[in-house]
Amino acid sequence: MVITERDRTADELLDRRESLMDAATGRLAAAARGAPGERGDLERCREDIGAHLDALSAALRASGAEQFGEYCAFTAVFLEGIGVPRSALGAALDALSEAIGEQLAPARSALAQEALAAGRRRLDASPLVTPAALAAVPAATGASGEAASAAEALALSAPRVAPLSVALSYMRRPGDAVAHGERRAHSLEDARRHLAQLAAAVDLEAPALFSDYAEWAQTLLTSVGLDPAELVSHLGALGDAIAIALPEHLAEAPRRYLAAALERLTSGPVELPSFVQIEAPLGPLACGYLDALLQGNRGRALRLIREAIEAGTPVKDLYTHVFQPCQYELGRLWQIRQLSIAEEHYCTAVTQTVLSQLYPLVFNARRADRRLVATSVDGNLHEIGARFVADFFEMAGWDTFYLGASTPADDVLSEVARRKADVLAVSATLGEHLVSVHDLVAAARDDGRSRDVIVLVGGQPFRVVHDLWRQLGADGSAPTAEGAVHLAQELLAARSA
Ligand code: B12
Repeated sequence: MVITERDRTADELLDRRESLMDAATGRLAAAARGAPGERGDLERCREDIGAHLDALSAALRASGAEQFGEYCAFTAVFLEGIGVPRSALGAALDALSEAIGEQLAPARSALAQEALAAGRRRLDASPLVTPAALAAVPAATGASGEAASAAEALALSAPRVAPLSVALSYMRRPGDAVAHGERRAHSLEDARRHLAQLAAAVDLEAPALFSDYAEWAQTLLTSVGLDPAELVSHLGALGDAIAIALPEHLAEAPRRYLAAALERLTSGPVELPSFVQIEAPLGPLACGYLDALLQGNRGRALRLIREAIEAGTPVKDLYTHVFQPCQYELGRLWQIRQLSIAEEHYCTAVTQTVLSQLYPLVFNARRADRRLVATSVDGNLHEIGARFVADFFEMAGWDTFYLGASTPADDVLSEVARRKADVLAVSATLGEHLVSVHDLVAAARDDGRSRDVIVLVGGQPFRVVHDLWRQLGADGSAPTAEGAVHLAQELLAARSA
């Protein structure tokens, strides 16, 4: 392979990356003195300059100046989409050009300047987005064509697809960019989150997981005042960006999942009724308890539960008909912005205190000579689901070892071995926890110490897609803690038959 002067220039740009970034950012800072900078955030500018340098270096190695021009066209569309004017990119290119002029020998600098000038020219052209501009981006970012699966392709191409989808969506609904004001920069984060959720659903062949997520996101976004049509537009743009970035055979499934979610979102307003209803079993108690939590009256909350116990209410019913719906209701209120994070934390902490006070009643069942380890999977900070499961097994006479939130897989398996567990219960709450569930189950199967343990999985995603446990290699799932106990008993009986 012949190494050309262009390749050497590309190498030198990367070798000097940090010092070029510093020099160019310094120039921008000096230019902004007196007048506030267009972005006012030099650290972000510095990162952007790093990305421009990477693209410049990649362009010099490939077809050269024109490719960098297309990169600039795409970047300008994206930046305008999130409210940064095209002139900011122009200023960054000028600063980079001066820094390169100072630091590189004239011949190499000239090669880089040629590409930078092509970038400058594209910024003046209209329209900015051409198929060539869109095609120029992957050179710097990803090789989704090499991916073995659609989920992998989505992950590999996310750095390109996410900004592209934001750019497309803002181009189609320019008013959104204006209406968003300060929140515009969040659009890219949102796009990345949508993509991660889509990749997880595609990986597990579970379209319902993504539709459920889309519905949740819709409620959340509309409660902060966004137009419901906006998410619809954005998910549509995400599908189009995927069609541009991925080969057809890999784009098919994600686009199908997006279409299903869009159908759900456009089939009528998303209803989110309260989880606490007066006419439900123990409804009046649940309403009173929730009210006490929301009023910040811990004493009243405790008193209500104590009185219910004295009146003979079974502990299990309190878990099922009071604590669980109240927790879900706190989530709903947070989702529609009627409860702050601080208030949710307070209410959850009160319920955890109340649960502890019930322990004398939980730990008094006849022993069954069975052992359970219950944990929230690595990354899952929600601990009450696993705690409920452990408590229901305890009430069925099992010896239980409840590990709490986010436990690393190795430690879980050591605990399974040390406690000679018959069953391992793993709790997940968000779609993004499922990869860790998969890895934990696989590790349990591979590890001689835990190979025979019965692995049950559960939590929110398993309530949405009932047979998800199969794809993750587990032995079963149940929608409730009570159901988990029955299932474990059945599986153990089947094993010894
Ligand atoms: C309290 C809470 C938190 C607390 C948790 C504190 C703690 N100490 O546990 C904190 C603040 C940490 C938190 C963080 C987040 N949360 Co939160 N949280 C909640 C809330 C309000 C209550 C959770 C709870 O206690 N549920 C009660 C238990 C009993 O219910 P459960 O887990 O479903 O368990 C039952 C069954 O699923 C089943 N089960 C559970 N595990 C298992 C296991 C097995 C083996 C089996 C068989 C069955 C089973 O049995 C249980 C009993 O019947 C929920 C609302 C909700 N709907 O759950 C939101 C909620 C789960 N959180 C949500 C979100 C978005 C988040 C964050 C991403 C927010 C953020 N931007 O930071 C983070 C993510 C953190 C992370 N990495 O995990 C969303 C998830 C939306 C979605 N569909 O993706 C929810 C639904 C709120 C909402 N309505 O929007 N959260």
